Amino acid sequence: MTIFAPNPDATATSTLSSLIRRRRPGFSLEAEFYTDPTVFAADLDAVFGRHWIFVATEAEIAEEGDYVTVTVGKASVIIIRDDDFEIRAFRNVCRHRGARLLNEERGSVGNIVCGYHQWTYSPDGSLLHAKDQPADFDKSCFGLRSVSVRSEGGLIFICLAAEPPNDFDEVSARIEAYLGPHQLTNTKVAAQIDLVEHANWKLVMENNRECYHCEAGHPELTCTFFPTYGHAVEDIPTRLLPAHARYLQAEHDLETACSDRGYPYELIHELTGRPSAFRIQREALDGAGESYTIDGTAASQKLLGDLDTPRLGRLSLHHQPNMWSHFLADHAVVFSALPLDVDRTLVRTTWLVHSDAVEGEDYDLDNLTAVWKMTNAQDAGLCALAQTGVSDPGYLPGPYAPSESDVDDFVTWYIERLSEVVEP
Ligand code: 3BY
Ligand code: FES
Ligand code: FE
Repeated sequence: MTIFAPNPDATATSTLSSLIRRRRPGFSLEAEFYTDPTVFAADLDAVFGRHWIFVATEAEIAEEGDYVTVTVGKASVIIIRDDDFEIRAFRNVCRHRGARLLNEERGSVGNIVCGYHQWTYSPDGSLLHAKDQPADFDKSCFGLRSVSVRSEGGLIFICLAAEPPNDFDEVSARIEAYLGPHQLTNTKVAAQIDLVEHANWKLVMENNRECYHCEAGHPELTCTFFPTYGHAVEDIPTRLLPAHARYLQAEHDLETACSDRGYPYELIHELTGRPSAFRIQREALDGAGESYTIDGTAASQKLLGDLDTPRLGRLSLHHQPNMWSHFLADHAVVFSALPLDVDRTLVRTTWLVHSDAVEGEDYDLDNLTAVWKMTNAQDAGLCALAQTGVSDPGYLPGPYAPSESDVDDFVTWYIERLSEVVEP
């Protein structure tokens, strides 16, 4: 009797390659991309295992010994500031018999001590002490396994690959020219909120990359965020023309303010075709034009860095695959999306204010966080609707509107990455 035993890896590869081949640019992805555990496993490898991922801000680890732990797929990573003030990242796995080392999401340590047999590591990763070992035991062979880490103007990225994509060096110089005036390394965390969205991580990212849903979906955000986002000037719908007229005036004022101060504001749009793909631009805000509040006035009276005007709009940075962020004159709000399961994603939002800003004096926490708290809750609802819909046998991929071109770019970037690891 012959028993047919299919090779599961080969089956998965052929499923993935045909899904990739069938991808129709300009249309949303087929359901399996959002629902199939095989695709999810491939995403963890091809995207989260090989590319620069945004995970934290320097403000979260301000002092020596401060750390955060982040989970990327099955991997736990420690991000810690060592005694020389360097930022380091390590696998959160003991070099003795593998026990998880740090079990809290954040904290501060003198050294990292394993709870199992007390091997003790310095914040720089070196093994300091392993009790009762033979005289020839070489501690230098058992330091923590390092993970590539870099800070871009205060934004911390890690890469789990042995050889991270090297095009970030070129990207970082350009990003830092924009971020520089906001001096993120001189900020503190005013608030950080984790939201578990019931949606595949790509639905969360796709939702962020468009504002087609903003007019109906985000009444508070659109007090200041122009809903014309993503529209080509010639395609602005009639109902948005008054908003567009306000935008043009506000843009003119913003460009003057930036030129006077030597701040770059032009759009750089490189969301596909490279591993470290990004988009950055400084754009005007509606209302008072200062911040994400209902009337657009600054939420913190202590401006970031040495900024001398609150009217600098929003400097927005989108980096593939998992971040979006907005740097205002008075605060910054940064987001990371990390996959938890095929249909669950952690969205972490961090609000940063000047290190010297005092809660209750310079800013009111509710006022600072209100707009994006509501916006995040609205987005979570929309993404959950999308996950439910794409999981329904009735789902068919549908066409992106012209203003959703950054969604198409996100998906194109993703398919490029998947194609690098899946055999055609
Ligand atoms: O966070 C962003 O980047 C914005 C908010 C609304 C739509 N999206 C492009
Ligand atoms: Fe960490 Fe033994 S597993 S000291
Ligand atoms: Fe949204």
